Amino acid sequence: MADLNKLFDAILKGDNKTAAAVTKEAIAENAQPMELITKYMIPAMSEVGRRFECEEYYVPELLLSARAMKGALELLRPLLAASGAQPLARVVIGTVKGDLHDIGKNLVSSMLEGGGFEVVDLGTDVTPDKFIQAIQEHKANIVALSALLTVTMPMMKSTIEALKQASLRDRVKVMVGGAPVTREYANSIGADGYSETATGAVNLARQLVAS
Ligand code: B12
Repeated sequence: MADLNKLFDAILKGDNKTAAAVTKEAIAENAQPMELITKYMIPAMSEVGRRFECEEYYVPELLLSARAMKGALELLRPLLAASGAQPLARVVIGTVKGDLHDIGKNLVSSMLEGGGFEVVDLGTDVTPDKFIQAIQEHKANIVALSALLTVTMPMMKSTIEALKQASLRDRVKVMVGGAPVTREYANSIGADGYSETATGAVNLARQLVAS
């Protein structure tokens, strides 16, 4: 049996080889991907964040942990993917301009795919113009904005403003998320929905296409 506490430790210590090895072992034993993610991987990144806050960890440690987390997530991604059914709707997702954090965004992206949505992932540091282009090009029904820094949260508002300017606001639902984002903030900038978690994001997207 894979010792999943080793997965937690490997992400915490930034040991990408062990993180991948334990994840592969768990997959071979038919472990539930969401259990790995919610019980071991996300708590490990939360602990990384706590250590960074109290200056036990610095940016190099964050980068190593992020690499281990991303590697394990990539292995789980195919298991989260949908069964090839007709997509429910098309979602354009990205981390807003100025922000390079993508672990949570990638998780939301994978979960949406697993939930039957077609996802166009624009990556990180995405300008309002890029969001607009992608929404037009892919005829997206939903745009999902992620921000992890308090200084980049206002870029969510700017992106919504740009959608209004481009006369797209009525055609696309906007959902927002990321650690510093709150429901109150989402309401205050005129987003259609907010979720704290990746699983919640899938339910939210379903509600938004139904409304
Ligand atoms: C890993 C990390 C990094 C990595 C990112 C690597 C990567 N590829 O993503 C690196 C080292 C690059 C980094 C850099 C920086 N970071 Co950093 N980072 C983190 C850390 C430790 C973890 C973030 C993470 O991945 N969490 C795990 C994921 C799964 O959680 P999540 O992103 O919150 O996503 C979940 C939900 O929020 C939600 N969600 C996310 N997006 C969306 C979108 C939608 C639409 C929805 C519905 C839901 C949703 O679903 C996800 C799954 O449940 C956090 C600490 C923390 N506790 O958040 C700091 C943190 C975010 N970083 C911080 C800082 C300060 C920085 C730097 C400025 C450091 C520096 N001095 O250079 C730079 C900024 C670089 C930039 N321009 O973006 C601060 C931000 C403080 C603030 N209030 O603004 C934090 C909070 C650390 C701290 N406590 O001080 N960082």
